[in-house]
Amino acid sequence: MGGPGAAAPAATPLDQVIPAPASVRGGGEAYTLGEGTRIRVPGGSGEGKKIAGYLAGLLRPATGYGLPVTTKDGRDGIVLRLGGSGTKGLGAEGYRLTSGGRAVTISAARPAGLFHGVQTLRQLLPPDAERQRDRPGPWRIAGGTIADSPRYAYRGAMLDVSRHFFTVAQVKRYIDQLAMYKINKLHLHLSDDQGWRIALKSWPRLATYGGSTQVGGGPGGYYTQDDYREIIRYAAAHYLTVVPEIDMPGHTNAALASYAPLNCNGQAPPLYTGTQVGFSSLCVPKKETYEFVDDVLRELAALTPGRALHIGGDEAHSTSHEDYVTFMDKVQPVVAKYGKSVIGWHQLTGAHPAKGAAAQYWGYDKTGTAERNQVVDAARNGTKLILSPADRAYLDMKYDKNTPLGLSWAGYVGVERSYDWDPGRYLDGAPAESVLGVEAPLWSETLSTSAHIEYMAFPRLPGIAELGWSPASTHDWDDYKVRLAAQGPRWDALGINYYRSPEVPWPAK
Ligand code: TNX
Repeated sequence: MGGPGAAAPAATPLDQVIPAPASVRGGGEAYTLGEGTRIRVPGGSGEGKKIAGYLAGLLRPATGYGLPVTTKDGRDGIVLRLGGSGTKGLGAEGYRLTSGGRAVTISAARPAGLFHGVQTLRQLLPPDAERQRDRPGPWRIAGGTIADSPRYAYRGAMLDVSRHFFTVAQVKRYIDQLAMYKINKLHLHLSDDQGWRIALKSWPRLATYGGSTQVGGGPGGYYTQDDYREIIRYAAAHYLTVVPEIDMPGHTNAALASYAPLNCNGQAPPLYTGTQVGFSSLCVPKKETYEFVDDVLRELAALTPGRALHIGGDEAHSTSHEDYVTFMDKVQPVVAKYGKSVIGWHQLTGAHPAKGAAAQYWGYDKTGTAERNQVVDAARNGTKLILSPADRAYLDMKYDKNTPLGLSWAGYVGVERSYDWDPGRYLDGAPAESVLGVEAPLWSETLSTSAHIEYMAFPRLPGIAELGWSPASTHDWDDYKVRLAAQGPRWDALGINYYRSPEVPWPAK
Protein backbone atom coordinates (compact mmCIF):
# COMPACT_ATOMS: atom_id res chain seq x y z
CA MET A 1 0.00 0.00 0.00
CA GLY A 2 1.30 3.46 -0.80
CA GLY A 3 0.83 6.18 1.77
CA PRO A 4 3.23 8.11 3.92
CA GLY A 5 6.28 6.21 5.03
CA ALA A 6 5.80 3.40 2.51
CA ALA A 7 9.18 2.20 1.32
CA ALA A 8 9.90 2.82 -2.36
CA PRO A 9 9.96 -0.48 -4.26
CA ALA A 10 13.37 -2.12 -4.34
CA ALA A 11 15.46 -1.31 -7.41
CA THR A 12 15.49 -4.02 -10.07
CA PRO A 13 18.36 -6.43 -9.32
CA LEU A 14 21.05 -6.31 -11.99
CA ASP A 15 20.42 -9.88 -13.11
CA GLN A 16 16.70 -9.29 -13.79
CA VAL A 17 17.07 -8.13 -17.37
CA ILE A 18 16.50 -9.74 -20.79
CA PRO A 19 18.72 -10.98 -22.37
CA ALA A 20 20.42 -12.32 -19.23
CA PRO A 21 23.84 -10.66 -18.91
CA ALA A 22 26.98 -12.79 -19.18
CA SER A 23 28.17 -11.78 -15.72
CA VAL A 24 26.66 -9.84 -12.83
CA ARG A 25 28.06 -8.79 -9.47
CA GLY A 26 25.43 -6.99 -7.41
CA GLY A 27 26.08 -4.98 -4.32
CA GLY A 28 26.84 -1.58 -2.93
CA GLU A 29 24.80 1.57 -2.97
CA ALA A 30 22.17 2.22 -5.61
CA TYR A 31 22.44 5.17 -7.98
CA THR A 32 19.50 7.58 -8.12
CA LEU A 33 18.75 9.79 -11.11
CA GLY A 34 17.82 13.29 -10.08
CA GLU A 35 16.93 16.76 -11.28
CA GLY A 36 20.61 17.58 -11.75
CA THR A 37 21.71 14.38 -13.48
CA ARG A 38 23.87 14.90 -16.54
CA ILE A 39 24.65 12.39 -19.23
CA ARG A 40 28.40 12.55 -19.77
CA VAL A 41 30.16 11.46 -22.92
CA PRO A 42 33.79 12.15 -21.95
CA GLY A 43 35.73 13.20 -25.03
CA GLY A 44 32.47 13.16 -26.94
CA SER A 45 32.61 11.16 -30.17
CA GLY A 46 29.73 11.85 -32.58
CA GLU A 47 28.27 8.39 -32.11
CA GLY A 48 28.65 8.49 -28.33
CA LYS A 49 26.81 11.82 -28.26
CA LYS A 50 24.02 10.42 -30.43
CA ILE A 51 23.55 7.50 -28.05
CA ALA A 52 23.49 9.91 -25.11
CA GLY A 53 20.87 11.99 -26.91
CA TYR A 54 18.80 8.86 -27.54
CA LEU A 55 18.97 7.92 -23.85
CA ALA A 56 18.03 11.44 -22.77
CA GLY A 57 15.11 11.36 -25.21
CA LEU A 58 13.88 8.12 -23.69
CA LEU A 59 14.04 9.32 -20.09
CA ARG A 60 13.00 12.97 -20.27
CA PRO A 61 9.24 12.48 -20.67
CA ALA A 62 8.70 10.30 -17.56
CA THR A 63 11.36 11.81 -15.28
CA GLY A 64 10.67 15.39 -16.28
CA TYR A 65 14.42 16.04 -15.87
CA GLY A 66 16.47 18.01 -18.34
CA LEU A 67 19.22 15.37 -18.54
CA PRO A 68 21.68 17.60 -20.42
CA VAL A 69 24.32 15.81 -22.48
CA THR A 70 27.85 17.04 -21.87
CA THR A 71 31.28 16.02 -23.16
CA LYS A 72 32.91 17.10 -19.87
CA ASP A 73 34.39 14.29 -17.83
CA GLY A 74 33.21 13.92 -14.26
CA ARG A 75 32.52 11.38 -11.56
CA ASP A 76 28.79 11.84 -11.29
CA GLY A 77 25.73 11.22 -13.43
CA ILE A 78 25.29 8.76 -16.27
CA VAL A 79 28.66 8.28 -17.93
CA LEU A 80 28.96 6.73 -21.40
CA ARG A 81 32.62 5.92 -22.00
CA LEU A 82 33.93 4.74 -25.35
CA GLY A 83 37.30 2.95 -25.37
CA GLY A 84 39.66 3.18 -22.46
CA SER A 85 41.12 0.64 -20.12
CA GLY A 86 39.65 -2.84 -20.05
CA THR A 87 37.11 -2.36 -22.84
CA LYS A 88 38.96 -4.35 -25.55
CA GLY A 89 37.89 -7.71 -24.15
CA LEU A 90 34.23 -6.64 -24.47
CA GLY A 91 34.38 -7.07 -28.25
CA ALA A 92 32.36 -5.25 -30.89
CA GLU A 93 29.04 -5.35 -29.03
CA GLY A 94 29.85 -5.87 -25.34
CA TYR A 95 29.71 -3.33 -22.53
CA ARG A 96 30.39 -2.95 -18.83
CA LEU A 97 27.89 -1.20 -16.56
CA THR A 98 28.93 -0.08 -13.09
CA SER A 99 26.38 1.46 -10.81
CA GLY A 100 26.72 2.91 -7.36
CA GLY A 101 26.73 6.08 -5.32
CA ARG A 102 27.10 9.11 -7.56
CA ALA A 103 27.27 7.53 -10.99
CA VAL A 104 26.28 4.79 -13.35
CA THR A 105 28.95 4.22 -15.97
CA ILE A 106 28.63 2.26 -19.20
CA SER A 107 31.91 1.53 -20.99
CA ALA A 108 32.41 -0.21 -24.30
CA ALA A 109 35.03 -0.61 -27.00
CA ARG A 110 32.55 0.27 -29.77
CA PRO A 111 29.38 2.36 -30.00
CA ALA A 112 27.21 -0.76 -30.48
CA GLY A 113 28.30 -1.89 -27.02
CA LEU A 114 27.35 1.47 -25.50
CA PHE A 115 23.95 1.22 -27.15
CA HIS A 116 23.33 -2.29 -25.82
CA GLY A 117 24.44 -1.10 -22.36
CA VAL A 118 21.86 1.69 -22.60
CA GLN A 119 19.16 -0.95 -23.23
CA THR A 120 20.24 -2.74 -20.06
CA LEU A 121 20.15 0.54 -18.13
CA ARG A 122 16.59 1.13 -19.36
CA GLN A 123 15.44 -2.21 -17.97
CA LEU A 124 17.08 -1.49 -14.60
CA LEU A 125 14.86 1.56 -14.16
CA PRO A 126 11.23 1.13 -13.08
CA PRO A 127 8.73 0.44 -15.94
CA ASP A 128 7.25 3.91 -15.37
CA ALA A 129 10.44 5.33 -16.90
CA GLU A 130 9.00 4.30 -20.30
CA ARG A 131 5.89 6.47 -19.90
CA GLN A 132 5.31 9.53 -22.01
CA ARG A 133 4.21 11.73 -19.10
CA ASP A 134 5.74 12.92 -15.85
CA ARG A 135 5.88 10.18 -13.20
CA PRO A 136 7.05 10.55 -9.59
CA GLY A 137 9.94 8.04 -9.58
CA PRO A 138 12.18 7.42 -7.64
CA TRP A 139 14.56 6.50 -10.48
CA ARG A 140 16.97 4.15 -8.81
CA ILE A 141 19.44 1.71 -10.33
CA ALA A 142 20.75 -1.07 -8.08
CA GLY A 143 24.46 -1.03 -7.22
CA GLY A 144 26.97 -3.43 -8.78
CA THR A 145 28.64 -4.35 -12.05
CA ILE A 146 27.53 -6.09 -15.22
CA ALA A 147 30.07 -7.30 -17.80
CA ASP A 148 28.27 -8.45 -20.88
CA SER A 149 28.84 -9.52 -24.47
CA PRO A 150 26.88 -11.70 -26.90
CA ARG A 151 27.11 -15.43 -27.51
CA TYR A 152 26.31 -14.99 -31.22
CA ALA A 153 27.07 -12.25 -33.73
CA TYR A 154 23.82 -12.81 -35.66
CA ARG A 155 20.66 -12.08 -33.67
CA GLY A 156 17.92 -11.45 -36.17
CA ALA A 157 14.26 -10.75 -36.63
CA MET A 158 12.49 -11.05 -39.98
CA LEU A 159 9.43 -9.12 -41.04
CA ASP A 160 7.40 -10.29 -44.06
CA VAL A 161 6.35 -7.03 -45.70
CA SER A 162 5.18 -8.85 -48.81
CA ARG A 163 2.10 -10.80 -47.69
CA HIS A 164 0.94 -7.62 -45.98
CA PHE A 165 2.73 -4.36 -46.55
CA PHE A 166 3.96 -2.43 -43.51
CA THR A 167 4.76 1.27 -43.76
CA VAL A 168 8.10 2.85 -42.87
CA ALA A 169 6.55 4.07 -39.61
CA GLN A 170 5.39 0.54 -38.73
CA VAL A 171 8.84 -0.89 -39.49
CA LYS A 172 10.44 1.80 -37.30
CA ARG A 173 8.13 0.94 -34.44
CA TYR A 174 9.24 -2.70 -34.68
CA ILE A 175 12.91 -1.60 -34.84
CA ASP A 176 12.41 0.32 -31.56
CA GLN A 177 11.13 -2.88 -29.98
CA LEU A 178 13.86 -5.14 -31.43
CA ALA A 179 16.59 -2.83 -30.18
CA MET A 180 15.34 -3.20 -26.60
CA TYR A 181 16.39 -6.85 -26.67
CA LYS A 182 19.74 -6.34 -28.45
CA ILE A 183 18.59 -7.82 -31.78
CA ASN A 184 21.13 -6.66 -34.38
CA LYS A 185 19.76 -7.82 -37.78
CA LEU A 186 16.51 -6.83 -39.45
CA HIS A 187 15.73 -9.25 -42.28
CA LEU A 188 13.11 -7.76 -44.61
CA HIS A 189 11.26 -10.26 -46.80
CA LEU A 190 10.80 -7.79 -49.66
CA SER A 191 9.24 -9.96 -52.34
CA ASP A 192 6.88 -12.88 -52.59
CA ASP A 193 3.94 -14.06 -54.68
CA GLN A 194 1.64 -11.44 -53.19
CA GLY A 195 3.78 -8.34 -53.52
CA TRP A 196 7.08 -6.76 -54.58
CA ARG A 197 7.94 -4.06 -52.04
CA ILE A 198 11.06 -2.22 -53.23
CA ALA A 199 11.17 0.24 -56.12
CA LEU A 200 13.95 -0.55 -58.59
CA LYS A 201 14.90 1.79 -61.43
CA SER A 202 15.75 -1.04 -63.82
CA TRP A 203 12.39 -2.83 -63.57
CA PRO A 204 9.91 -0.20 -62.33
CA ARG A 205 6.72 -2.25 -62.73
CA LEU A 206 7.89 -4.69 -60.05
CA ALA A 207 6.87 -2.14 -57.44
CA THR A 208 4.21 -0.08 -59.19
CA TYR A 209 2.25 -3.10 -60.43
CA GLY A 210 3.76 -6.04 -58.52
CA GLY A 211 3.44 -4.10 -55.26
CA SER A 212 -0.13 -2.94 -55.85
CA THR A 213 -1.90 -5.52 -53.72
CA GLN A 214 -1.45 -7.99 -50.85
CA VAL A 215 -3.07 -10.97 -49.15
CA GLY A 216 -6.81 -10.37 -49.03
CA GLY A 217 -6.71 -7.93 -51.97
CA GLY A 218 -5.91 -4.70 -50.11
CA PRO A 219 -3.88 -1.95 -51.77
CA GLY A 220 -0.40 -3.24 -50.78
CA GLY A 221 2.38 -0.72 -51.25
CA TYR A 222 6.12 -0.49 -51.70
CA TYR A 223 9.18 1.35 -50.42
CA THR A 224 10.67 4.00 -52.64
CA GLN A 225 14.45 3.94 -52.62
CA ASP A 226 14.36 6.88 -50.20
CA ASP A 227 11.97 4.96 -47.93
CA TYR A 228 14.33 1.99 -47.96
CA ARG A 229 17.31 4.24 -47.19
CA GLU A 230 15.34 5.75 -44.30
CA ILE A 231 14.65 2.28 -42.87
CA ILE A 232 18.37 1.46 -43.16
CA ARG A 233 19.32 4.74 -41.48
CA TYR A 234 16.87 4.23 -38.63
CA ALA A 235 17.94 0.61 -38.17
CA ALA A 236 21.61 1.66 -38.12
CA ALA A 237 20.87 4.32 -35.49
CA HIS A 238 19.54 1.42 -33.39
CA TYR A 239 22.56 -0.78 -34.24
CA LEU A 240 20.65 -3.12 -36.52
CA THR A 241 21.84 -4.11 -39.97
CA VAL A 242 19.20 -4.58 -42.66
CA VAL A 243 19.33 -7.91 -44.53
CA PRO A 244 17.09 -7.57 -47.60
CA GLU A 245 15.56 -10.67 -49.15
CA ILE A 246 14.46 -11.17 -52.71
CA ASP A 247 12.98 -14.67 -52.72
CA MET A 248 13.89 -16.70 -55.84
CA PRO A 249 13.25 -18.75 -57.95
CA GLY A 250 9.90 -19.61 -56.29
CA HIS A 251 7.69 -17.10 -54.45
CA THR A 252 7.94 -14.85 -57.52
CA ASN A 253 4.38 -14.40 -58.78
CA ALA A 254 4.46 -10.62 -58.22
CA ALA A 255 7.50 -10.33 -60.49
CA LEU A 256 6.09 -12.77 -63.08
CA ALA A 257 2.83 -10.80 -63.14
CA SER A 258 4.71 -7.54 -63.69
CA TYR A 259 6.83 -8.66 -66.68
CA ALA A 260 5.52 -11.20 -69.19
CA PRO A 261 9.01 -11.99 -70.61
CA LEU A 262 10.06 -13.49 -67.28
CA ASN A 263 7.58 -16.32 -67.84
CA CYS A 264 8.55 -19.45 -69.80
CA ASN A 265 5.35 -19.13 -71.84
CA GLY A 266 5.75 -15.37 -72.26
CA GLN A 267 2.43 -14.69 -70.53
CA ALA A 268 2.05 -12.74 -67.33
CA PRO A 269 -0.14 -14.43 -64.70
CA PRO A 270 -2.62 -12.32 -62.72
CA LEU A 271 -1.62 -10.76 -59.40
CA TYR A 272 -2.15 -13.11 -56.46
CA THR A 273 -3.78 -12.32 -53.13
CA GLY A 274 -4.25 -15.77 -51.60
CA THR A 275 -1.96 -17.69 -49.25
CA GLN A 276 -0.88 -20.79 -51.18
CA VAL A 277 2.85 -21.36 -51.60
CA GLY A 278 4.99 -23.17 -54.15
CA PHE A 279 3.15 -22.38 -57.42
CA SER A 280 5.45 -19.84 -59.04
CA SER A 281 8.93 -20.04 -60.55
CA LEU A 282 11.23 -17.81 -62.54
CA CYS A 283 12.03 -19.36 -65.92
CA VAL A 284 15.41 -20.99 -65.37
CA PRO A 285 16.41 -21.53 -69.04
CA LYS A 286 15.60 -17.97 -70.20
CA LYS A 287 18.31 -15.34 -70.54
CA GLU A 288 15.90 -12.57 -69.45
CA THR A 289 15.80 -14.24 -66.04
CA TYR A 290 19.49 -13.52 -65.48
CA GLU A 291 19.26 -9.96 -66.80
CA PHE A 292 16.49 -9.46 -64.25
CA VAL A 293 18.46 -11.10 -61.41
CA ASP A 294 21.59 -9.12 -62.24
CA ASP A 295 19.73 -5.79 -62.28
CA VAL A 296 17.80 -6.53 -59.11
CA LEU A 297 20.83 -7.66 -57.13
CA ARG A 298 23.00 -4.81 -58.46
CA GLU A 299 20.50 -2.16 -57.37
CA LEU A 300 19.79 -3.83 -54.07
CA ALA A 301 23.50 -4.25 -53.30
CA ALA A 302 24.13 -0.59 -54.07
CA LEU A 303 21.32 0.50 -51.72
CA THR A 304 22.31 -1.84 -48.88
CA PRO A 305 25.32 -1.19 -46.62
CA GLY A 306 25.12 -4.61 -44.90
CA ARG A 307 27.34 -7.46 -46.09
CA ALA A 308 24.58 -9.95 -46.85
CA LEU A 309 21.85 -10.34 -49.46
CA HIS A 310 19.20 -13.01 -48.84
CA ILE A 311 18.13 -14.76 -52.04
CA GLY A 312 15.39 -16.93 -50.55
CA GLY A 313 15.36 -20.30 -52.31
CA ASP A 314 12.61 -21.93 -50.23
CA GLU A 315 9.62 -23.92 -51.40
CA ALA A 316 10.57 -23.83 -55.08
CA HIS A 317 8.04 -26.61 -55.68
CA SER A 318 7.41 -25.50 -59.26
CA THR A 319 11.10 -25.58 -60.18
CA SER A 320 12.67 -28.96 -60.98
CA HIS A 321 15.60 -29.96 -58.79
CA GLU A 322 17.93 -29.70 -61.77
CA ASP A 323 16.68 -26.21 -62.62
CA TYR A 324 16.96 -25.17 -58.97
CA VAL A 325 20.64 -26.18 -58.86
CA THR A 326 21.32 -24.48 -62.21
CA PHE A 327 19.63 -21.32 -60.99
CA MET A 328 21.52 -21.16 -57.70
CA ASP A 329 24.82 -21.89 -59.47
CA LYS A 330 24.19 -18.88 -61.70
CA VAL A 331 22.76 -16.49 -59.14
CA GLN A 332 25.13 -16.87 -56.17
CA PRO A 333 28.13 -15.52 -58.17
CA VAL A 334 26.05 -12.42 -58.99
CA VAL A 335 25.74 -11.70 -55.27
CA ALA A 336 29.53 -12.02 -54.97
CA LYS A 337 30.08 -9.85 -58.05
CA TYR A 338 28.27 -7.01 -56.29
CA GLY A 339 30.41 -7.42 -53.18
CA LYS A 340 27.92 -9.26 -50.95
CA SER A 341 27.63 -12.64 -49.31
CA VAL A 342 24.74 -15.05 -49.80
CA ILE A 343 22.11 -16.01 -47.28
CA GLY A 344 19.46 -18.48 -48.41
CA TRP A 345 16.79 -20.59 -46.76
CA HIS A 346 18.22 -24.02 -45.95
CA GLN A 347 16.96 -25.57 -49.21
CA LEU A 348 20.07 -23.90 -50.65
CA THR A 349 22.06 -26.77 -49.13
CA GLY A 350 20.36 -29.03 -51.72
CA ALA A 351 22.26 -27.09 -54.42
CA HIS A 352 25.89 -25.92 -54.12
CA PRO A 353 26.10 -23.23 -51.45
CA ALA A 354 28.76 -20.67 -52.43
CA LYS A 355 31.86 -20.16 -50.31
CA GLY A 356 30.91 -17.94 -47.39
CA ALA A 357 27.16 -18.58 -47.78
CA ALA A 358 24.84 -18.97 -44.82
CA ALA A 359 21.81 -21.25 -44.76
CA GLN A 360 18.81 -20.28 -42.66
CA TYR A 361 17.33 -23.44 -41.13
CA TRP A 362 13.55 -23.34 -40.79
CA GLY A 363 12.84 -27.04 -40.27
CA TYR A 364 10.86 -28.30 -37.30
CA ASP A 365 10.32 -31.45 -35.28
CA LYS A 366 8.72 -33.24 -38.25
CA THR A 367 11.49 -32.38 -40.70
CA GLY A 368 12.95 -35.61 -42.07
CA THR A 369 16.42 -36.88 -41.23
CA ALA A 370 17.58 -36.65 -44.84
CA GLU A 371 16.79 -32.96 -44.99
CA ARG A 372 18.45 -32.27 -41.63
CA ASN A 373 21.51 -34.29 -42.61
CA GLN A 374 21.86 -32.31 -45.80
CA VAL A 375 22.04 -29.13 -43.73
CA VAL A 376 24.45 -30.69 -41.22
CA ASP A 377 26.70 -31.93 -44.04
CA ALA A 378 26.75 -28.47 -45.59
CA ALA A 379 27.70 -27.02 -42.18
CA ARG A 380 30.56 -29.54 -41.94
CA ASN A 381 31.71 -28.32 -45.33
CA GLY A 382 31.82 -24.69 -44.27
CA THR A 383 28.30 -23.33 -44.84
CA LYS A 384 27.28 -21.14 -41.91
CA LEU A 385 23.93 -21.57 -40.20
CA ILE A 386 21.26 -19.22 -38.95
CA LEU A 387 18.74 -21.08 -36.84
CA SER A 388 15.04 -20.35 -37.16
CA PRO A 389 13.39 -23.66 -36.32
CA ALA A 390 9.73 -23.14 -37.18
CA ASP A 391 8.37 -24.91 -34.11
CA ARG A 392 10.48 -22.63 -31.85
CA ALA A 393 11.43 -19.39 -33.56
CA TYR A 394 8.52 -18.74 -35.95
CA LEU A 395 6.65 -15.84 -34.43
CA ASP A 396 3.75 -16.36 -36.84
CA MET A 397 2.80 -19.72 -35.31
CA LYS A 398 -0.20 -19.57 -33.00
CA TYR A 399 0.64 -19.81 -29.30
CA ASP A 400 -2.14 -22.32 -28.72
CA LYS A 401 -5.43 -23.32 -30.28
CA ASN A 402 -7.25 -20.32 -28.84
CA THR A 403 -5.03 -17.45 -29.93
CA PRO A 404 -6.68 -15.69 -32.85
CA LEU A 405 -3.78 -14.81 -35.18
CA GLY A 406 -1.18 -16.88 -36.95
CA LEU A 407 -0.75 -20.28 -38.58
CA SER A 408 -0.14 -23.72 -37.10
CA TRP A 409 1.58 -25.89 -39.72
CA ALA A 410 4.59 -26.29 -37.40
CA GLY A 411 2.32 -26.82 -34.39
CA TYR A 412 1.48 -24.41 -31.60
CA VAL A 413 4.47 -22.53 -30.25
CA GLY A 414 3.95 -21.52 -26.66
CA VAL A 415 6.29 -19.20 -24.79
CA GLU A 416 8.24 -21.96 -23.03
CA ARG A 417 8.58 -24.01 -26.20
CA SER A 418 9.85 -21.00 -28.08
CA TYR A 419 12.51 -20.30 -25.41
CA ASP A 420 13.51 -23.78 -24.32
CA TRP A 421 16.13 -24.97 -26.83
CA ASP A 422 19.83 -24.47 -27.35
CA PRO A 423 21.00 -23.07 -30.70
CA GLY A 424 24.43 -24.61 -30.05
CA ARG A 425 23.02 -28.13 -29.96
CA TYR A 426 19.92 -27.89 -32.10
CA LEU A 427 21.31 -29.50 -35.26
CA ASP A 428 23.09 -32.58 -34.04
CA GLY A 429 26.45 -32.94 -35.77
CA ALA A 430 26.77 -29.37 -37.04
CA PRO A 431 30.04 -27.87 -35.80
CA ALA A 432 29.51 -25.25 -33.09
CA GLU A 433 31.49 -22.69 -35.13
CA SER A 434 29.06 -23.07 -38.03
CA VAL A 435 26.27 -21.40 -36.04
CA LEU A 436 26.19 -17.67 -36.72
CA GLY A 437 23.17 -17.21 -34.53
CA VAL A 438 19.39 -17.17 -34.46
CA GLU A 439 16.53 -15.38 -36.15
CA ALA A 440 12.85 -15.01 -35.35
CA PRO A 441 10.82 -14.74 -38.59
CA LEU A 442 7.38 -13.15 -38.65
CA TRP A 443 5.37 -14.13 -41.73
CA SER A 444 2.39 -11.92 -42.32
CA GLU A 445 -0.34 -13.95 -44.04
CA THR A 446 -2.63 -13.27 -41.04
CA LEU A 447 -1.06 -10.01 -39.81
CA SER A 448 -1.73 -6.52 -41.08
CA THR A 449 -1.24 -4.02 -38.23
CA SER A 450 1.42 -3.11 -35.65
CA ALA A 451 -0.91 -4.46 -32.97
CA HIS A 452 -0.85 -7.82 -34.78
CA ILE A 453 2.96 -7.80 -35.06
CA GLU A 454 3.27 -7.07 -31.35
CA TYR A 455 0.78 -9.71 -30.30
CA MET A 456 2.85 -12.38 -32.06
CA ALA A 457 6.30 -11.05 -31.13
CA PHE A 458 5.58 -10.37 -27.46
CA PRO A 459 6.30 -12.29 -25.35
CA ARG A 460 8.21 -14.71 -27.65
CA LEU A 461 10.72 -12.42 -29.33
CA PRO A 462 12.66 -11.63 -26.11
CA GLY A 463 13.23 -15.39 -25.64
CA ILE A 464 14.82 -15.77 -29.07
CA ALA A 465 16.84 -12.62 -28.40
CA GLU A 466 18.10 -14.18 -25.17
CA LEU A 467 19.08 -17.41 -26.97
CA GLY A 468 21.14 -15.28 -29.32
CA TRP A 469 22.80 -13.12 -26.69
CA SER A 470 23.13 -14.94 -23.37
CA PRO A 471 25.58 -17.68 -22.44
CA ALA A 472 24.00 -21.15 -22.41
CA SER A 473 24.83 -21.34 -18.69
CA THR A 474 22.16 -18.71 -17.92
CA HIS A 475 19.44 -20.73 -19.66
CA ASP A 476 16.63 -21.65 -17.30
CA TRP A 477 12.89 -21.38 -17.99
CA ASP A 478 11.87 -20.96 -14.35
CA ASP A 479 14.26 -18.05 -13.93
CA TYR A 480 13.48 -16.64 -17.37
CA LYS A 481 9.71 -16.61 -16.96
CA VAL A 482 10.03 -14.39 -13.88
CA ARG A 483 12.25 -11.93 -15.75
CA LEU A 484 9.81 -12.07 -18.66
CA ALA A 485 6.83 -11.36 -16.42
CA ALA A 486 8.57 -8.20 -15.23
CA GLN A 487 8.63 -6.91 -18.83
CA GLY A 488 4.82 -6.81 -18.91
CA PRO A 489 4.44 -3.48 -17.09
CA ARG A 490 7.18 -2.06 -19.33
CA TRP A 491 5.21 -3.08 -22.44
CA ASP A 492 2.07 -1.58 -20.87
CA ALA A 493 3.98 1.68 -20.38
CA LEU A 494 5.15 1.60 -24.01
CA GLY A 495 1.74 0.70 -25.43
CA ILE A 496 2.96 -2.65 -26.80
CA ASN A 497 0.07 -5.03 -27.53
CA TYR A 498 1.44 -8.26 -26.03
CA TYR A 499 -0.23 -11.63 -25.46
CA ARG A 500 -0.71 -12.26 -21.73
CA SER A 501 0.15 -15.94 -22.02
CA PRO A 502 -0.95 -18.02 -19.04
CA GLU A 503 2.53 -19.60 -19.04
CA VAL A 504 4.01 -16.37 -17.65
CA PRO A 505 3.44 -15.15 -14.05
CA TRP A 506 2.52 -11.56 -15.01
CA PRO A 507 2.02 -9.12 -12.14
CA ALA A 508 -1.64 -8.16 -11.70
CA LYS A 509 -2.63 -5.07 -13.68
C1 TNX B 1 6.86 -21.14 -44.97
S1 TNX B 1 9.51 -20.25 -44.07
C2 TNX B 1 7.40 -20.19 -45.81
C3 TNX B 1 6.68 -18.93 -46.03
C4 TNX B 1 5.39 -18.86 -45.27
C5 TNX B 1 5.60 -19.47 -43.90
C6 TNX B 1 4.40 -19.35 -43.01
C7 TNX B 1 9.73 -20.18 -45.53
C8 TNX B 1 11.09 -20.04 -45.95
N1 TNX B 1 8.66 -20.25 -46.34
O1 TNX B 1 6.47 -18.75 -47.41
O2 TNX B 1 5.01 -17.55 -45.15
O3 TNX B 1 5.90 -20.83 -44.07
O4 TNX B 1 4.68 -19.80 -41.73
